[in-house]
Amino acid sequence: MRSVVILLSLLAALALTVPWGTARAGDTAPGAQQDTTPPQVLSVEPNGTEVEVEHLQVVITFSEPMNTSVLDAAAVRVGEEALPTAASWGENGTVLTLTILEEHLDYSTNYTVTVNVTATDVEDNPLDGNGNGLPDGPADVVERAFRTEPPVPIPFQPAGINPFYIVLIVVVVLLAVYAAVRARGLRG
Ligand SMILES: [Ca+2]
Ligand SMILES: [Ca+2]
Repeated sequence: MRSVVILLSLLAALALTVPWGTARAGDTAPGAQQDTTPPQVLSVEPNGTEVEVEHLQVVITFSEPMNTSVLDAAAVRVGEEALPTAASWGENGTVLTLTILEEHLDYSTNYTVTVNVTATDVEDNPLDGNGNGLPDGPADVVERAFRTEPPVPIPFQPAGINPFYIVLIVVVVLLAVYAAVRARGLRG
């Protein structure tokens, strides 16, 4: 009997401790209290200094599902110039992929990925790039850089024999044979 009482007390204490019904950060389940937690950028790839130019895609991962109807959530720039990209959202609106056409990419060039504060979660909370939980306008813009690889060196190829020399050698040999035949003819 005593152990049952202890068990019930423990369960009651547990029930008070666990925040039943409280929404997790970024959770927007029906019935949950309204989401006021701003979204953050968890990662931006690529981020190295020798990024392959071929099939280059910029992948931005957010901390929660985003408003996927926002068209200018992110951009890729060279200096001030924004490159044409094809944007697609995946992973339940948490991942934004920007595909850049190869013709717009150069070797050994610095690129900047900008995630704008126009990027909002599904409750229209704007991006909190500096992670202080408050909307700070431009201070919440996220910028990350990467650099493309140097041009692929052309593999060394030994120089082939110039066709001119082949023709020259053939002509010289023919002349020598002709001269030899002619000399033998004169002797005979
Ligand atoms: Ca949120
Ligand atoms: Ca902020």
